[in-house]
Amino acid sequence: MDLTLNDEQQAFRDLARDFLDREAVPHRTQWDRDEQVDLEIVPKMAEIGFFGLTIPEEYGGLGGDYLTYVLGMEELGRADSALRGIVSVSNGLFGKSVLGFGTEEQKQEWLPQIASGSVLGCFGLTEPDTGSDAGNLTSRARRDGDDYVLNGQKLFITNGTWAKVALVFARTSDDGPRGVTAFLVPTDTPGFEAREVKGKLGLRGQATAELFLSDVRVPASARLGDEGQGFKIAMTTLDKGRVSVAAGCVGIVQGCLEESVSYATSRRQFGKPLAGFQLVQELISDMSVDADAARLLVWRCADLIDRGEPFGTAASKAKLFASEAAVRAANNAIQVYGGAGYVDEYPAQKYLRDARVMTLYEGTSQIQKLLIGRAETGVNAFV
Ligand code: COS
Repeated sequence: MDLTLNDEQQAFRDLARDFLDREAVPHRTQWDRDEQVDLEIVPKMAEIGFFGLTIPEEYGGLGGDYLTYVLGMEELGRADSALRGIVSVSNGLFGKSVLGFGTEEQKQEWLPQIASGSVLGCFGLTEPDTGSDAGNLTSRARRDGDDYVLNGQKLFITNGTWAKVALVFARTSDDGPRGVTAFLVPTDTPGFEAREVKGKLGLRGQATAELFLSDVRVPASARLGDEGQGFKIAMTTLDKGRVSVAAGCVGIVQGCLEESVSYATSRRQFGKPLAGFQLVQELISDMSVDADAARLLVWRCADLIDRGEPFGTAASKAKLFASEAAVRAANNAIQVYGGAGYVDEYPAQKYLRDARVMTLYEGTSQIQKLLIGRAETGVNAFV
């Protein structure tokens, strides 16, 4: 694994950081208070290329390797995890499912719109009664002539109220995970309704929705993959999604580190900067080690993906470590800031609130541990 970035990768990272420092960082506190990022930033982010990363040029994307993608996710996580989520779900969970499993027509229809940011996609897997146990989801898709008719409910769907298209996982037979099928559903289809979930601890600037599907009729050509292939599509895509979340968490740790160093070297107590106290240095040192370790785990995943090697267990390790590290780092950053860390004039408390969901979504820390444990022992603790 080559640990040096090439000129193109470095240039993209610099471009992304410069853009986000200008267009996102000065506004993130207000967006968080308003519970809504300014969506004007979406086309600007598309211009930088965030929505086109890893989507081949023939479908309007930037192409590029997975390492460049995770560099982008790290910069988004450092600036504002709400923005990282918008990209990770539209380009990542939605786009990568279409790219990996779509027909040529489906790729031509959706990927250029995703890459240009003119359309946001969402990923409808989780339901009120099935979170970790995704293979037992209960939404239904009934075949009716040349169509399918979908009924059910989805919960905690990032981009849900903004998306023009939803990837919906629904049951076409009662065969557990093997009875799940995926559908590409335009959100203006009659019977499709998205309602905003308010009152979140973090990621407040990002739309999170509950989806209601009531006799939503789509043509058979909207089916992604074969009948019964849906769970595999979801799991394959989530493996990459976990790398994306982990990369965003590296950005959170890095942001906490930079902010803490800045505050500790300027704020004075007992006649010297906070940075002069050994216990403060310990907090900062822990963040620095976590940033390096999490980044290396993420880069290893990107390297495996770019070389076409299996990466599922590596993704679980990266997601587990980086998300827990993000919570640790944000907690430590608040400790460095003291009382100032408790108010939103400084970013530490937003980092903590945003980090907290990272150990929950796209597979909780417990799910990642069981996947790693299964890979190590060969024993399946899920059954
Ligand atoms: N990649 C490809 N295929 C996979 C896969 C993966 N990562 N994981 C499972 N599959 C396949 C299996 O190979 C199996 O296929 P076959 O029927 O051909 O044998 C099928 O999916 C069912 O597998 P199984 O029943 O063994 O499921 P698992 O035990 O692997 O999955 C867990 C159980 C709990 C690990 C899974 O449901 C999970 O990851 N849950 C968390 C879901 C989640 O992250 N939700 C949050 C969503 S936020 S968008």
